[in-house]
Amino acid sequence: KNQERTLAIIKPDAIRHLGEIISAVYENGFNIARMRMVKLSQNEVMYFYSEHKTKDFFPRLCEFMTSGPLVAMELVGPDAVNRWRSMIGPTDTQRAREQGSHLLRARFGTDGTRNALHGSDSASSAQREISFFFGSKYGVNTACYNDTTCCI
Ligand code: DAT
Ligand code: MG
Repeated sequence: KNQERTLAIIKPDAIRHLGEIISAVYENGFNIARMRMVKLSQNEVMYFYSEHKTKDFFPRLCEFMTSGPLVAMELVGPDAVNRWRSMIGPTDTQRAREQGSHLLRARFGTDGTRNALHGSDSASSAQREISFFFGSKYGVNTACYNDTTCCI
């Protein structure tokens, strides 16, 4: 009944809080359909975040996201995309702390780039990002940012 899916990532700076984050996921009425721990390559991260490739923070973001393992989770629940985004809070950790200490980025984030968690920003992004981690042609271990066969 009105179930939606979203892609959450526990980023490298928050991996030691894996247990608390999974607890928060279930306490907020989500189910975890699939979950995967993986260390991404530089190419895979560049592909995942290709919408930001022209931004000044892109190199920093890619370096951070390849600095250690992360956990990708396919979350299922009513209004999952928006609800997960509101649980994690604003992109910048400092802003998240200003908005409320219960926000997951406030609790576990480090700074503007190392913000502990990812959440898809729309249903169509969710579909693309779930495929990236859990299947499809251009997923983890196959995506190649500079490859001519790549769809970006
Ligand atoms: P979000 O993760 O909230 O969807 P985004 O898609 O705009 O934010 O950016 C992706 C990631 O890039 C974000 O989680 C952290 C990093 N980032 C975004 N804006 C940044 C900035 N102004 N300075 C440094 N890192 C930034
Ligand atoms: Mg985003």
